[in-house]
Amino acid sequence: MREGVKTGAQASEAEEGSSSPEARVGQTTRRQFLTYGAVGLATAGAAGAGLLRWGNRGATAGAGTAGPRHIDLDITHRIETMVDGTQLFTWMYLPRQGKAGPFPDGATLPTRTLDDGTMATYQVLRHHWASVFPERVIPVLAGETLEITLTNNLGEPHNFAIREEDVELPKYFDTGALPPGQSTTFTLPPLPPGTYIFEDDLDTLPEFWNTPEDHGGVCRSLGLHGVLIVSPPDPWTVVSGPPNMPLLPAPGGEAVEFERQYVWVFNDHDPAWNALAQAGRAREIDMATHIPRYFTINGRSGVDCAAGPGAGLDTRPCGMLRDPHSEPGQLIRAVNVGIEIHGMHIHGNHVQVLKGAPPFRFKLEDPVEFVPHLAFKDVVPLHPRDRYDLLLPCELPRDAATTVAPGQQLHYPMHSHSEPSQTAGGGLYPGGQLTDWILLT
Ligand SMILES: [Cu+2]
Repeated sequence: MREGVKTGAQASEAEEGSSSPEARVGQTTRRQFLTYGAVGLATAGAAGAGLLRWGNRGATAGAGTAGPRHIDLDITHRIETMVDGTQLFTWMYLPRQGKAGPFPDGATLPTRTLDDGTMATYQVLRHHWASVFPERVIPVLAGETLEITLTNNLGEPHNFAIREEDVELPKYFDTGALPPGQSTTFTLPPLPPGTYIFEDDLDTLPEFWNTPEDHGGVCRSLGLHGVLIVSPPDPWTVVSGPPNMPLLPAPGGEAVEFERQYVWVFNDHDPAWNALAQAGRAREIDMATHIPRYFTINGRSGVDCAAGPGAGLDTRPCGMLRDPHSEPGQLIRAVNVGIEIHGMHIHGNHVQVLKGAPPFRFKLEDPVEFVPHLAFKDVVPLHPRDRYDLLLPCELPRDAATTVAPGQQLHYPMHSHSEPSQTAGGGLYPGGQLTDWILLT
């Protein structure tokens, strides 16, 4: 995998040594989202093998010069290997090209890695350190036109929708049901900058299910999901502000610079559900039967999350100790595509909430805002379909009694506080959602 990462990317060691942050600022307008597959998705046996990267590239490769970007997504199935070796039948939107965008000419990566492969740099890089996304992420730049051809290779209708959890809100987008064997080509509508989940939400429609009120999220959790990142014109910033709402103009906000960005996709699997889907009986799945055994971040569980292949690229934030008042932190986009409520508890630093999903509400007049904008949180609850843009400041932990000697690697855990994840698999905690982040001094 390391070879794949290096291919086509410029090592940034020289830049780390020679470029001041200011010298890089002029590249902002030329920067765009860059994606690639380090390992072809079609051959991927485990989640996380197909990686998408975002970095800077030369001025000759500006966005839009070759017309709309086009990707082909096949709705299909895949066997994924869980942390205990169990092979799970899952669904996914498989990028036919094995990647979601152009290869990144001139993207930069730090040449230094920790012993476990985690990309590391011993200074705060600004405006040019590529980020590596897990698979299932589609990044677009504000104003960029993305055309998608969707083909349904499964045996029942599926769709591609972008929506909020609240069924009373209009959707951002919906292809409508796509019958088996058919294709449709569509252009994504322009959306305000932010983080979105795309998914198959046909299970919320009564004509496709026996008990529709019980089925929201089944197809998504079984694998038909992904993350759409809409970046502001300066892709090294994220818009901090109120939640985006369907059909309403961009709510505005403040541009907050980050050093790198990470995407954490939280999911859960009940193998009995996967078995039903494999047997072509997904419609029989009853929400009330959900007993998840596997809890994943970016498709990985347990030790695979913290130290497995690819974890050092897209699951474990790593950065130099910095002054959060003058230097950018690291952005974590956390989304819940599963059925359970997940609770990410990050140790060492609190994260600041830059943008969330609309407040969860049981009734329209009763919004419950668990995670207010700009709050500093150590535990961020993630309800199904929640998305949070969170800034990890990479500061010295505030309860540290003294400064830390230089040259240290401080590892802090991030683990789930969600009760089912602690008791799954007979209580073999921590076998689920956990990782760590690394503060370099
Ligand atoms: Cu905790």
